[in-house]
Amino acid sequence: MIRVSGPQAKAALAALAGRVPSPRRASLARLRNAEGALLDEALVLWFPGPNTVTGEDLAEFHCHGGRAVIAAVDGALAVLPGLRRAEPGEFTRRAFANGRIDLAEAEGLADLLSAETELSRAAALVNAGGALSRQIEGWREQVLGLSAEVEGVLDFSDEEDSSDLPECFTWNIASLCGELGEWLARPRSERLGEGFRVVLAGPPNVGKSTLFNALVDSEAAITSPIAGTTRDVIERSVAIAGVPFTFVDTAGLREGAADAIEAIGIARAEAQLARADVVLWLGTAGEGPPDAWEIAAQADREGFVPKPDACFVLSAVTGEGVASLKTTLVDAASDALPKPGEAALNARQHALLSEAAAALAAAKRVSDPLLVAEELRRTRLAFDRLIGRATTEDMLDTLFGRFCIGK
Ligand SMILES: Nc1nc2c(ncn2[C@@H]2O[C@H](COP(=O)(O)OP(=O)(O)OP(=O)(O)O)[C@@H](O)[C@H]2O)c(=O)[nH]1
Ligand SMILES: [Mg+2]
Repeated sequence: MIRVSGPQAKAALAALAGRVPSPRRASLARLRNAEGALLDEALVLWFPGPNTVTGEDLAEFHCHGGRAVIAAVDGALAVLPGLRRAEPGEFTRRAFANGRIDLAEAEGLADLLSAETELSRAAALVNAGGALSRQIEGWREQVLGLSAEVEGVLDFSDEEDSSDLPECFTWNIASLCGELGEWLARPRSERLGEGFRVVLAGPPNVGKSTLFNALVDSEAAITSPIAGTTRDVIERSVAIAGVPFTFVDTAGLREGAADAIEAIGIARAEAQLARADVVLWLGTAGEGPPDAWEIAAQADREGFVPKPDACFVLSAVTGEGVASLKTTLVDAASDALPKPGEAALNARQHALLSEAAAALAAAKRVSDPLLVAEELRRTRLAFDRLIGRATTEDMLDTLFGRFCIGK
């Protein structure tokens, strides 16, 4: 689909399709270039502004997807006056510039376009639909109300006994502070892209790689009866029940590595333990990192004795116990990641909301109404930047650069 946005959209449609169809109705048209050569038979649509996604006049050409077809239509459009190729994210940027969406919605859209798991899709859809924006607008209104109260006090501050803010004022600020704090404590949206990080660790030959392969459902890691088979860190990102995971297989931990390479592998494995959300410990009970999940692996082997306190007894070879481990991992990950249907903050939004919360907390601490008014103004400014009422070009370049061409 080729989309044209801007004042020349109607002329472009007329030039290629020979006519402009009635608004918002798909119709079949023969597309021709300036020389009259037939390029394609396509569905065309005409959306007059300003009620369009970009807020401008918009035309769409739904062509047959062959590369040569697209190139021919693209070429015919390129020679028309006033038309040029869109930059990555330019349609969304125009939608933002024309007030069709705000920044939080644009970010939600970017996340939606890159969503790889069910959970990411659900979270992005909430933000793209404006849930976060509405929440911020609500807070902004409240702060505006508080500001008005302070201004009122300031106006009458010359008169006697009127410079005190009412008791409920501080209480209102405190309650808003609490609400922001609750939002800031929520899992961040980047976590959805990174996935819940599960590191498999233990001494050599305990079956880490075999379990890793079972969890990621592919033969990603080499397994063998030779101790020290895995030397490097192997990562695989998969979705289980729509929840994003990154599983990490590591070299077996032991004293006295056979060679320098194994020693590096062991150092890397140890570094991974620190980055894990959960460590699956396949070694001797109690010898793993604190809070690791004790796994008794290779349960199908003859003479198998599960280690004491094992949370999971399983065999990656027969599959026994693996499903139950996966279910428990999904539960743990769901707690640590944004909940479906709940708006989540990204790094930019988190930083600005922290700023708003800090200014609000300062407003609560100070008693001079002048200072209170100033802190409330700072709070509002942070909210404005969150939804893009106050932004810089640089910031917009970075943000919309995330999109691909045509979005
Ligand atoms: N019967 C049985 N054999 C297993 C099981 N898991 C692993 N093995 C075997 O045990 C050997 C070691 O398994 P790996 O998965 O390579 O062990 P590892 O912990 O990754 O070993 P290193 O990479 O050397 O640290 C291989 O021969 C596997 O086939 C299991 O659940 N049952
Ligand atoms: Mg291994």
